Amino acid sequence: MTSRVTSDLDPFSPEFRADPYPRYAELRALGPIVWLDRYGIWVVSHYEQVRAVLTDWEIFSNAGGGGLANYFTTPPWRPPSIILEADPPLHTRTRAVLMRVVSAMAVRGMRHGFQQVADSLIDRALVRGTLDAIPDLVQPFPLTVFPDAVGLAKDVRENLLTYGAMVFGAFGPSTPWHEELMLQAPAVGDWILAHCARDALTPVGLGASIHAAADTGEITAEEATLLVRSLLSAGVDTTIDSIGLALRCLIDHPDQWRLLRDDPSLARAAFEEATRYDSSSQSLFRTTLRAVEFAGSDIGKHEKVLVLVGSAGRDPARWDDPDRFDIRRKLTGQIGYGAGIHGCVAQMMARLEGEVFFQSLATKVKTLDSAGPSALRLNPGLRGLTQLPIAMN
Ligand code: OVV
Repeated sequence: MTSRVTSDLDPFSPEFRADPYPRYAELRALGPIVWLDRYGIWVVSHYEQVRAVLTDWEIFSNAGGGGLANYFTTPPWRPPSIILEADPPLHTRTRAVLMRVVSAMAVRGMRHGFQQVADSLIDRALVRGTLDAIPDLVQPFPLTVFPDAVGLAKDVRENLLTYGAMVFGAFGPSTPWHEELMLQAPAVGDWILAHCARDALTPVGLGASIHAAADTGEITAEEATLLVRSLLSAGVDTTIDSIGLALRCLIDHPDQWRLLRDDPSLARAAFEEATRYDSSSQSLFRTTLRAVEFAGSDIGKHEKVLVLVGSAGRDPARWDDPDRFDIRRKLTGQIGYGAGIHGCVAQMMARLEGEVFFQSLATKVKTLDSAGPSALRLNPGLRGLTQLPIAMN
């Protein structure tokens, strides 16, 4: 006997998103899979089912789109990603190229450049003392180091955040904010693709390495351009938001900040814990390729499943005292980067960015305090802050 538990919770409403964790607990209490009446979608919120859905790509497909929109019934807003919004065998081929390009070896060589940018941003922030950390300290870091690593020309970065807002806005339901933004989609979509072409990129960099894979026939030239676009889609807003949220965690937990300041070698662990505790990536979607019985419910073919990785990171069945932000936690089984064949391909680069940023902060900064309320961004596809006033010296 299968059953269907339903809820009228709206995980995309501003109220829910402002503080999703108590609502996630309500959803978990309802059962391992719940039908959300408002959107006509399924939702999983427990660590076990989140991991199970993410690792079963033969049923829970990505070809139906990474967001709420169902590509099996609605045309995608942009040429779909050939890695995020693709299943094997296409995905296997494209993922292999990106995996190699952002391999541990490649990432190791980036540390020094990341360090120089982080040091200089933190030095400048220290001169000011009081500032809004999001626009003036956090944003400029990934927005500099990531496009530099890809090999984007220095003078063509102004639309990156607009493009990123479109990508992650398209993950959620349509809102007046998103519809207004999408008026620029044709122009910004063309702009980004033009700058992902081989001759628009520097001769050395992640972009050039992707295009080199077209020379061996592993991928086509058009696929190379789309894979560069994937890096720029997934690599900027995500790390801005993760670092911003991690910084807020440290400000909200002064005891943890003091631990880090007294031992900057905890920087990587602090960023890792923040990625569990308050990940920029809270929700992913899968679409079923066929009807399936899952965790006691009958899911139909081509139905959307919302996968709450943010809730999985707080599931008491998996974590001791999950609502405690503890940078000394021995953290294994991270879910904040997703899992399975679509798990974040450049997560080692993201971790390096976080480690370098917080190590530099811990080394240079003595006191770190809030200087006003933080504010959450409207974009429903990615959790992040628009403002975080801080005082430091
Ligand atoms: C992981 C991710 C997020 C957003 C966009 C893409 C990937 C992409 O491949 O375009």
